[in-house]
Amino acid sequence: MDVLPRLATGSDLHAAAELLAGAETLLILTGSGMSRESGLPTFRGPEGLWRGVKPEDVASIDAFRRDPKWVWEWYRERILAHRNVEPNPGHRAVARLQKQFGRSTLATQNVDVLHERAGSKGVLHLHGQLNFVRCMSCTRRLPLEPVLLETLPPPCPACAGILRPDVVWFGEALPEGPFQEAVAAAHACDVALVVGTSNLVYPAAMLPQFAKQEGAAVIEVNPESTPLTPDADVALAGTAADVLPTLERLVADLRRTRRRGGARPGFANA
Ligand code: BJW
Ligand code: ZN
Repeated sequence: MDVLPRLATGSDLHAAAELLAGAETLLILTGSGMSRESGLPTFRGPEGLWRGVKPEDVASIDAFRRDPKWVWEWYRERILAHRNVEPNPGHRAVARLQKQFGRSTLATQNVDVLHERAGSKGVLHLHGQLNFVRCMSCTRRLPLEPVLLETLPPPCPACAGILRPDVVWFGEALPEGPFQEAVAAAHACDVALVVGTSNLVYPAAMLPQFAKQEGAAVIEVNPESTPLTPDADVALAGTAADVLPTLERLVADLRRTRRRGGARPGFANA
């Protein structure tokens, strides 16, 4: 029997828009699916970044210590790919949605800067950023200049150490400030909007759970089911670039209508 694709229905979208329009405080959590329609692959799955490699061979400090040149070659490919991509309509819809809220927090597991380039401010990078490097010896953090990729592993300009990508690998702590801010936002939000993540990696996957425990509504945007889907108040089965612009417009329309005194569009003079 063919499996029919799950697609967000109009009533799901309206239910999600109602929840967002009635909320004051928003948490948005994004993962690699958010940038898929910009041309960046996700991690897991047959076309993911990790096809053909063991995650622990590229995303752990042990792997880096064992063979820094190999790990760097893998990251250099990704860094070069990141230079040629643009934010997609989903990133831009997130930035517009945030502007509708007095208080909103955007926490991303992504190491790209596409949210910032789409206009989002104060993005919390839970797993670091690919456009920064960090010295293994003196711990200096510096912007990744193209010249640094000429020799792999790149030498630290300030000491005899080697530089590593400034990302969070398995077994490493998340940057404390951004993570604590995200946890606080999860506890305080009225709605958590979770986009393009498999919700498999902790502690980021705890954030929607914290929000739910505090009584917030959880809206998920993902073409596939995840461990979060059964607990989501609304699961919008679709892609970020398809679903988010429509959702953002619906929320803006609802808010505008409510400001005008509750008449629904098309019924104002009825
Ligand atoms: C679309 C789409 C479209 C497709 N639109 N959607 C509790 C329980 C169990 C394990 C643990 C636990 N706590 C900690 C752990 C261990 C570990 C962990 O979580 N392991 C699990 C895998 C089992 N966590 C850690 O080790 C973390 N550190 C830690 O806990 O430290 C403790 C500590 C404290 C104090 C001192 C010292 C230590 C660190 C986790 C770091 C994760 N790092 C990576 C690599 C970053 C660098 C890099 O980019 O290379 O982060 S792993 C990788 O997974 C990356 C991602 O950010 C992360 C999440 O992946 P994501 O984004 O969800 O991608 P996918 O591929 O999984 O999913 C994509 C989704 O998009 C899919 O659902 C698609 O359907 C969807 N999609 N197209 C919308 N167009
Ligand atoms: Zn150094």
